Amino acid sequence: MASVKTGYWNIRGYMQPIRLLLAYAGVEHEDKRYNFGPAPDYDSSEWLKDKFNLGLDFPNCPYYIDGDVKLSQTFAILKYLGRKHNLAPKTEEEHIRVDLIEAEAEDMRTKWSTLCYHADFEKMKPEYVKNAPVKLKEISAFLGSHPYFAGQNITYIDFLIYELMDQNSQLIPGLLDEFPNLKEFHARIGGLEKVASYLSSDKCIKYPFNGPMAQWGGK
Ligand SMILES: N[C@@H](CCC(=O)N[C@@H](CS)C(=O)NCC(=O)O)C(=O)O
Repeated sequence: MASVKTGYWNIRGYMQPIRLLLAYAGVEHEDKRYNFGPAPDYDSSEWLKDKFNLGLDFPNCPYYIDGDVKLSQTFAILKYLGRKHNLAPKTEEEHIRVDLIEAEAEDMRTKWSTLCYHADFEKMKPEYVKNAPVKLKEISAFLGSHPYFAGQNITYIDFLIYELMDQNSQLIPGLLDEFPNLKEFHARIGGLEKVASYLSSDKCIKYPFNGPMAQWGGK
């Protein structure tokens, strides 16, 4: 029995960067996946049965449990795993870069989820598609010729940005074509031996990205 347990819906969603990081770090874990009930209610009782019985201070999913360490909140989990698996920023320069890109990534994640789940998805999509390259231009300039977002060393935030780029590219095919360094970054993370092996395994959820109630990426 693996001592590490993670839990989330049976989708990629907010959990996927954590799954990718754990694969990269070679951590065996129980990847508990909760299913939604059918439309139109999308009953969440599978999750609710566990939600308040896991010892989490702030019951939510994704969660991560390893003995006394019981965490929710994607970023708290990623940062903890970063420190544990030598994937945290080390120098002041790396800290500054990771803090900055993390805040940008969180904004991007919020905009992305809002779009995907919004009842007005079709109306909102053109504006989103127009703005996406504007933000990517800044991200591309920030990455510059560095291999990773901290600089020379891989950190936890690279897994989150990889996943954001991967999902956005499915909605907007060719999105990264204008930004060769981002395209290379995406290929670099996806090509890391243990990540690549996870991505091509049947353990990895390729689809859906979102819950079944989403307007895009969930059905
Ligand atoms: N800020 C939290 C948000 C977590 C969150 O919104 N989780 C959604 C799925 S993405 C959920 O269904 N939570 C279960 C609940 O609220 O009971 C994080 O980043 O982890």
